[in-house]
Amino acid sequence: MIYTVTLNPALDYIINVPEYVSGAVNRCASEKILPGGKGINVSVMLNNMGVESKALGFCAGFSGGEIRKLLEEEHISTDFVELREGFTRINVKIKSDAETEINGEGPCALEEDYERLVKKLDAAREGDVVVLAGSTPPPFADDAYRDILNAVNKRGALTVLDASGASLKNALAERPFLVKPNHHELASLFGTDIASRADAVRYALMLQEYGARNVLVSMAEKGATLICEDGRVYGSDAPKGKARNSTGAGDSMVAGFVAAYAATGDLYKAFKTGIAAGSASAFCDGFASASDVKKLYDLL
Ligand code: TA6
Repeated sequence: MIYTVTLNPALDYIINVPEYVSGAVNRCASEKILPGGKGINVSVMLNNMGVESKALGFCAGFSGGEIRKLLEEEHISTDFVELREGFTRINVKIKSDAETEINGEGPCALEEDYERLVKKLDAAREGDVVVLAGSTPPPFADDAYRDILNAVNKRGALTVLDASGASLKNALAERPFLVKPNHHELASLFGTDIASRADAVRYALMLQEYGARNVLVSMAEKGATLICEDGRVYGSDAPKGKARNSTGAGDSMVAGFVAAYAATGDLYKAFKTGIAAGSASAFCDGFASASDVKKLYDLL
């Protein structure tokens, strides 16, 4: 089983605003609401690829209930911990001349909530994969992933972490099987800039020194690079195509990688599938289909 854990899910309110002007009244040309948050997006993409997963994490209030409903309408299994206070955030994506994201902080998740979540992960066994992805809610934001990884490692499942900043850095000592920063997130960890795949490899090797076993660095139109725990390094340009939607492309890459690795145990196949899935989603308005992914995979 593949478990996705979204500690800070979101309803994504995606609006198209022609010539957005800050400080003025802007009228949307279109708007839609989708269940979001990085782990949930991984489950949505896995579902599109015909791969079963169970979506775990924290939900709260009316917006959390809407996320459950929307996922269950897509036949995605969920088992969220209901937080007692607050409401799941609504993240705004303004698509205009540029894409602007406004991501909320999210409701507090307390120790008792983490205890309930970790209990649900007791079911994870060797051969399963646990994907931890996205921002972490207050007040334990920086240590949440470290503590969950510590508990999951005792169960023997493979762990995948898509996080940034302190929540990523503090979790590396728990030796996650795969970490998937984008090149901006990797650069900001080291207070530098990463402009090339060669730079990305250099800093990814440092993440391995801190404990990451395999490091997949997504670089949008510059492609991606995978640094394996056995020393192999793979790099690929992004497939050619017109980018239409960046929301969820990185999450789709994680989904493609995990789906292929769970099926084959082959890191290179997983790398190519991750690239194909991430680009396929970037080339469409939502999340790509299995056939979209296969078409791009065959071109790599
Ligand atoms: O990658 C897209 C996305 O997952 C959106 O669903 C949006 O809600 C945002 O990223 C959430 O990211 P965060 O890092 O705030 O958890």
